[in-house]
Amino acid sequence: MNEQPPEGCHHYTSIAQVPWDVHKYWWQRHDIFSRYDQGIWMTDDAWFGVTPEPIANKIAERLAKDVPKERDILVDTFSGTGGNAIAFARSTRWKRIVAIEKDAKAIQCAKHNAAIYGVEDDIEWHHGDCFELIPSLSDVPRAQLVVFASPPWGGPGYSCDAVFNLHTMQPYPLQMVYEVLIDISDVVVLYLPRTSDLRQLAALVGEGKQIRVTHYCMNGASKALCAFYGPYRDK
Ligand code: MGP
Repeated sequence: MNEQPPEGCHHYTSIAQVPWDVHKYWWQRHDIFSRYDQGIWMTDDAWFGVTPEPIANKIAERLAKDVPKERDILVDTFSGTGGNAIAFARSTRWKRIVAIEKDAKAIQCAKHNAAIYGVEDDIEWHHGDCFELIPSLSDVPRAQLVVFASPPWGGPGYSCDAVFNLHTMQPYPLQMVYEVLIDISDVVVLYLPRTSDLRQLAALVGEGKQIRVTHYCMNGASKALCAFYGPYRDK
């Protein structure tokens, strides 16, 4: 797709075009989107937070298998430029996928990127703040819903701390994200820093409930972890 990106969306083709703080991610562009060269669009901010495709696929595979079948509506609350939503759509597991993104440019990129993967029309796109839009999903039966969130972590500086304090995550602390999401679905999946304080993740679950934490690795190192809250099918 050789369409020209609109202002604020880019398809960089050489390092000379790339802002210095994005260089590291641009070198990983084919890990991030294997179809990058087909004309993937990114905003400069999105590079820091996009889920690399092999990880997005693994998360999608995991949810497809482990979530009880009657749950067939998935909401991606911070969809950015589409990495996770595209993987969820490609898994063909969901009756409905709702992708929410606050940044108008990022959602333009996401729709375009989804078209490159042939799944643009399999996703309902909502431009807006997920915390404001979520109440409008109250018509969706709670028992059918799964919520995925890959929120901002406050920038790449997260990796300076040996243990990342999720209570100080910016702009939305863990507690705030969790409380809003668990209110609409009891299956909530959070994509968080690999160094996240596990005690803080555990402190959110009620008595007798479980949390599963999985590290997603590439090239021999963890990139990030996912915390899975809610009822899952036992193997
Ligand atoms: P990283 O730590 O910035 O890079 O992000 P990397 O390649 O591990 O660098 P190194 O310096 O450790 O070698 C690792 C992964 O975390 C990225 O690929 C993103 O998927 C994810 N990620 C990073 N940030 C800063 C965010 C964020 O703010 N939000 C979300 N949701 N994901 C992020």
